[in-house]
Amino acid sequence: NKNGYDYEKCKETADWLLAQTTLRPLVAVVCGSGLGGLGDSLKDAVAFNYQDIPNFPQSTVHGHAGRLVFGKLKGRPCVCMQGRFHLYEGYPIQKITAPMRIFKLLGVKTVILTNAAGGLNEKYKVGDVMIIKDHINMPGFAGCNPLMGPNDERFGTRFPCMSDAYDRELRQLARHVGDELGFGDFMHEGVYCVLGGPSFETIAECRMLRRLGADAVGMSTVHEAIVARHCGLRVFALSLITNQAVMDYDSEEKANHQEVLQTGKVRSEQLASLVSTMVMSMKHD
Ligand code: R1P
Repeated sequence: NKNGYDYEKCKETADWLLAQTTLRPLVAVVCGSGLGGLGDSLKDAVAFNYQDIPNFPQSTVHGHAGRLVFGKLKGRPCVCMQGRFHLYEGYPIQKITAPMRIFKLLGVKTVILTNAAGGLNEKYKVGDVMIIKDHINMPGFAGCNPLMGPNDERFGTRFPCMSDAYDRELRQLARHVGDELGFGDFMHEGVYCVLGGPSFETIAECRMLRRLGADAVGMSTVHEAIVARHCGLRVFALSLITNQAVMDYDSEEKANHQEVLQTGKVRSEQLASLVSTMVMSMKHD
């Protein structure tokens, strides 16, 4: 593989990690912009800086610490990425998604992907949480897919199905846990659309995406979900609506990363309890 993220390289990283800790996580969590606090709730944590992990990319975005944390969430061993990689950082798409394959080789069964996203659905408010039920891979329309290139059957099939990408049972569990925790009023289920970034969307782009059926827009998650599904991981994903996409030419609103990080702080504890309660209730068979 020309990007150097072949099976052997992922295996080398996974084996290195397995030698550093006795924890054997079944669940991996990826923290979105400003959502790194999820990783701080891990007990008995052992953390590795990305620069110390063989073959691992580096975080370059503010609000993404660049640490891989092993620990326990409500007694269940988990691994958590405090900091993810985005296409706009300039990495090859195979590199930003390599952690999914490394998780697979660690023995992980389920990944929980989180992100900060702009709300397109007019019913969504800043601070709302959207369970992702489906995605639109806009870069994919232009030939940008993390599975491009030779297919390694040890990970998965050449043409993976995506109609069941976001596990139905886990979405049901999230709704149930959300209701139990009293989060029902600010939780939705919808479609996430990924764009390349890093420039935020124009008004015309937001209007177009809404018409195409997207409820939220961002610059991550979808590529991870594709690679995770390809290698047989179960995927659950959620968006925190950190800003309202601007749809109106008279609006004075301007999307900005500071607002994104700030909203993350406001919901940080609730998201941590949603995720940890889900992890506690998950079955792995
Ligand atoms: C923009 O503020 C950044 O926040 C989101 C967007 O994708 C973009 O990177 O980050 P996450 O998707 O990593 O949460």
